[in-house]
Amino acid sequence: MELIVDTERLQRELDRLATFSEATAPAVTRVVFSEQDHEARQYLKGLFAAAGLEVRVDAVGNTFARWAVEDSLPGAVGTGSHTDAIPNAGMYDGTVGVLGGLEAIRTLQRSGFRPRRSIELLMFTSEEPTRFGIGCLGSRLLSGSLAPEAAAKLKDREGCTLDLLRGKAGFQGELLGTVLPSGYYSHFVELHIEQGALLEREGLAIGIVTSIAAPASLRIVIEGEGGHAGAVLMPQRRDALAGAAEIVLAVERAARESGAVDTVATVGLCEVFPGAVNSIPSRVTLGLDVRDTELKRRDGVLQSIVAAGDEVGASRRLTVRYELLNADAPAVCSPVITQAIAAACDQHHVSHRPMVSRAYHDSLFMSRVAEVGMVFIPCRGGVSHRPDEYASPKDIAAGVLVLAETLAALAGSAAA
Ligand code: HGY
Ligand code: MN
Ligand code: MN
Repeated sequence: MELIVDTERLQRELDRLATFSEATAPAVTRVVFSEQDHEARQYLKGLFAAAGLEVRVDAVGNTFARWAVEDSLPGAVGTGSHTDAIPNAGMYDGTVGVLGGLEAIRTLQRSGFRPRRSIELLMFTSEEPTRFGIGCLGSRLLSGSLAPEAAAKLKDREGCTLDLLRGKAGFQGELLGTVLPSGYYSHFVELHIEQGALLEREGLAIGIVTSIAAPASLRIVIEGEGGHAGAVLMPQRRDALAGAAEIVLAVERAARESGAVDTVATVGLCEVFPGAVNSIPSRVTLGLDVRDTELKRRDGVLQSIVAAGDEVGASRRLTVRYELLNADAPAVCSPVITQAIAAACDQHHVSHRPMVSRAYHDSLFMSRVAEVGMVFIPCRGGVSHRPDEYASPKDIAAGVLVLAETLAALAGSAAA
């Protein structure tokens, strides 16, 4: 079968999707359950329907678009990713996997391929942690990795609950209903930009992901004593921000000294109360992101961070409290899928290499309920989560072509 990707149309669709944003182009901001998220969903559901796919949406907004096959083999082959975007992000993170997955299906349809298994595109809700502080909310729920009761307790910064926000966005039904029945997918393959510079550095077109790093996120609240910036002398102070600063450096040190370059730790959020230049900070909330390809090492870094925080608390007479938001295991990709991706690359003379994913993805949770694999394409300079994030139409087309070939191999051909 001859597979021809419609690169122009795909690029037009990516460009259009990028316009549903709170930020000014080229930046993209599209937070889950925002007006822009809603508009993007409407646009995408229209594209899915136009491709003749059966569209359904679950109680948290995960959107399924199925190429249904008469008496399909048990378990569909899934593909997809997310379309929410963190503040001041780019236009390719996640969207390449949703629109690229759609184009892979359309490419197979155009080629006359008839699958033995249904093939389904999945757009996950809330992959980014922006709204609720935890990433992969949609895939955690549908893979049974997050209990509905725990999800129902999630609140955004304004104190709005998940149930309130999803209800306002039009997503009804019990969260329990989002859990996929066992065997729903036989395989799941996600196309995504690398969000790193390895492929570009080595001049390769495709990364075949072998494992996905283990993410953890932690909130640390440091409390001291507020007061007048002019009146309170230094020896009397219990300055929460000065303590937080020591903790931030301890976080960096813990990752640097873990013994492996695969350990990363970031303090991405720092909220200072009361936040006035002439008032001593009485409370600081830090948001941490700690990852490693190895679970034990990652957890060791979390322990050293807590030990350092306790030391700072004692030496500066501050109270330091910790809230672990998530600490997930890494995912190992299925050799069946990594081999299918490599065979698809070879068939189309596309260069490739195996690699680890340092970013987390919804496939991390899909690995709990199906065999998973990921196809990476290069992004310029390895840049991501920034407005200058970029993937070329040529690289995107190569990713879609390899994805289409892989989906066909996993779904099996009815013509055979
Ligand atoms: O943070 C991540 O790894 C993903 O891009 N949300
Ligand atoms: Mn992201
Ligand atoms: Mn992503």
